[in-house]
Amino acid sequence: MAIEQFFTCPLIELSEPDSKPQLVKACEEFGFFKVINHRVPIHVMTRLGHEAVRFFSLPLADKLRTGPPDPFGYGNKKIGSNGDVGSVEYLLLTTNYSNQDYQRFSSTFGEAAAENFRCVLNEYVSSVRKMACEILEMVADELKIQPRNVFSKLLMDEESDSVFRLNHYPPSDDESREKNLIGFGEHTDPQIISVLRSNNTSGLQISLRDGKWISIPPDETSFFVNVGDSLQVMTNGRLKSVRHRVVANNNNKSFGRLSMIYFGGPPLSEKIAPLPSLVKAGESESLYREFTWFDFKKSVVYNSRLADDRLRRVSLR
Ligand code: GA4
Repeated sequence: MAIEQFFTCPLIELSEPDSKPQLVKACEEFGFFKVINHRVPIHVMTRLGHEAVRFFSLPLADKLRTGPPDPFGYGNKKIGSNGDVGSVEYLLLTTNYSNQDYQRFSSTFGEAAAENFRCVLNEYVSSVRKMACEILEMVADELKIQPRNVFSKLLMDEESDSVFRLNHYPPSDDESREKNLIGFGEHTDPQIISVLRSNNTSGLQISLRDGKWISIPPDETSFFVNVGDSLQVMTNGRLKSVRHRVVANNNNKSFGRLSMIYFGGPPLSEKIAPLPSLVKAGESESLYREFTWFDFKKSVVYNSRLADDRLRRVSLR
């Protein structure tokens, strides 16, 4: 497996208005960048981190009572329902922390703990959603797309089908490290944009166009952003959704790697298609057919293996 030595992760200073061109360049070249000076309060990040560590440190039998993921809930090793597995345990939730999620939590951990978790999660999701919207509006500005909230309004919509995920990769033993055990297999994210934060344990890798895998050094104070498949479609292929994966390691022998990811998605009824201003007649025609987010999820996302090229299924070429 070739690992690129000389890659520098694009770094975006969110508070810097001049960063717009760099932002778009990073989305075009890699579909991935790191965000610093993001204005998400550090205590909001660490509080959710503590809740997550507390949850994953519970006895397995307790955690299993908040599963299986259908697709929401606690999951262990099995990812999705088409045979993918990884060395990971996770908690998948809707960002509005539905009553069903809440009920499962309160019956397992008690109302007070469930309420506290809901509160910490809401605070985190609203801050990170705000940052994601800011990024999407900067992208729209730079691409001269009107109105500038074309993407961000989908995340702000009350019906937005956004997802939140906590992943725990337990420290692997030496034997599995030698086998280069996969924590979370390679894939692209189907939504519009994903915002990831992890503890200081490595594992995340992104794939470059030539297929080389790059290890991304962790940074618990920053966020890492992925362009999702839906943003690739809406920009008619100009911005690229990034293929990424997590490899198991034993850098942090006590707990392992913890990550929290917000997946900003559109409402289920939303029609996703290349934006007319990015489809120049004659020059570059529409690369993708129109679909609703509901249909894409139903017939493509939940009907695929992790590593599948889901955009091929809506491609017109
Ligand atoms: C990848 C991105 C998100 O984690 C996710 C994943 C989902 C799941 O875990 O249920 C999927 C995967 C993800 C894409 C293909 C299908 C569905 C697992 C899988 C094998 C929550 C999502 O939206 O798509």
